Amino acid sequence: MTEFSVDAIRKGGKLALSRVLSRVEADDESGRAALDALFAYTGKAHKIGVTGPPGSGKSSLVNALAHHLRRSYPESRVAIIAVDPTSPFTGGAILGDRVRMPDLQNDPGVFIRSMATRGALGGLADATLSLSQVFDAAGYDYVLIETVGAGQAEVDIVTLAHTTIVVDMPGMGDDIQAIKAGILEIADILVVNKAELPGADQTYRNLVLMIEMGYRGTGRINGGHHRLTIATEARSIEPEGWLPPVLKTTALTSQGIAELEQAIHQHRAYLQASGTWNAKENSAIRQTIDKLILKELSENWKKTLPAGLYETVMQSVSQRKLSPRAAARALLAYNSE
Ligand SMILES: Nc1nc2c(ncn2[C@@H]2O[C@H](COP(=O)(O)OP(=O)(O)O)[C@@H](O)[C@H]2O)c(=O)[nH]1
Ligand SMILES: [Mg+2]
Repeated sequence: MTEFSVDAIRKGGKLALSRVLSRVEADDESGRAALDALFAYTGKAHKIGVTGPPGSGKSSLVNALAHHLRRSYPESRVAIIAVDPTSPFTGGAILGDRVRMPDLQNDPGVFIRSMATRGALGGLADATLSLSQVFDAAGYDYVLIETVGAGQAEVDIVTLAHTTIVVDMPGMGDDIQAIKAGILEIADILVVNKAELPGADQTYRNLVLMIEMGYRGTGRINGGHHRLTIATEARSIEPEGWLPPVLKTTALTSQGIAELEQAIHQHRAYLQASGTWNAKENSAIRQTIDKLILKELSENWKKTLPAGLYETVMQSVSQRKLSPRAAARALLAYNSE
C-alpha cells in the first residue's frame, strides 16, 4: 500500500480513513491496493444490517443504537454506512439525520458514511462490503448498515451482515407489505418502531404470530413466493435454533434500544456458539473470490476475441437472428478453437 498508511488508518485517523473509503468506493487502483493490504486486519467487526420500508425509522434507530453502544461500551467504536438510493451524498434524509443527532458527528468513536447508488449496477453490495471491511480493519467494533428495503437490497444485506434487523412500523397496510417484500424471512431481529403510536400492539402481535407460523413450517407466510428461495438459501447456512425476537422501540426517545442492543449481542453469541459466525464470513468471502474470478476470466477472455467480433454477434442478436445464449456459445466456441 503506497498511497495509504495501514498504520494511520488503524490508529484511527479519520482523515486517513475518509480518504481510503473514497478510493475504495471508487474501486480504483489505489482503493483495491488498500483493500488488499487491509484485509489481514479484518474479521472482528460485528456487521449489523438494518432494513425495512422507507420512513419506518431505520436512520433514527441506527442513530439511537450508535448512541447507546457508545454510552454502554465507551471503548468501542461504531461505523455507520447509510445506503440510500434516493438521496445523494449531501441530500435530504442524511442531512435530516445530522440535524436530529448532531453529536454523533462529533463523537470521535463514531464514523458516518453515506453512500448513494449512483447507478452502479449491482455494485452497491460490493461497495458496501468493501467499505465495511475498511471499517473492520480500522478497528471499528460495530458496522451498522442501513439499506432501504426495496428491490434487491434487503437480500444483499443477508450475505453482508452477521445480524439483520428488519424495522416495521404500525399502519403500513399491516405487515402484508413486509411479507410481500420478503423481508420477514431474512430477519434475525424484528423491530416494531414508533411503538408509541396507536396500532403498534396490533403490528407487534401480527409479527409474532407470523414468525411463529413460519417457524412451525405451515408455509402460510411463505406462500411459494420466489423470494423465499433466496431467503431460505441465505438462511440455510444458519442452523435452526434462532427464533427472531420481535421488539418494540421508539427510536426518537430511545425507548427499547437497550433491549435491542441485548438482542443483538444474544444473536452474536448464538452465531459464535453455533459456528455460524465463521460460516457467514466464509460464505461471503467465497462469493467475493468467485465474483473476482468470473470478472477476471471474462475480461481476459474478451481481450482474446478478434476486434469487432463481439459487436457483430451482438448485432445478430439485436436483429433477433441469434438468441443471447446461442451468441454466448458461439463466442465461447470461437475462442476455444
Ligand atoms: N412517532 C415516531 N416517529 C419516529 C420514530 N422514529 C422515527 N420517527 C420519525 O419517522 C420519520 C422517518 O424516520 P427515518 O429514521 O428517517 O426513517 P427511515 O426512512 O426508515 O430511515 C422521521 O420523521 C422520524 O422523526 C418513533 O419512534 N416514533
Ligand atoms: Mg433513512
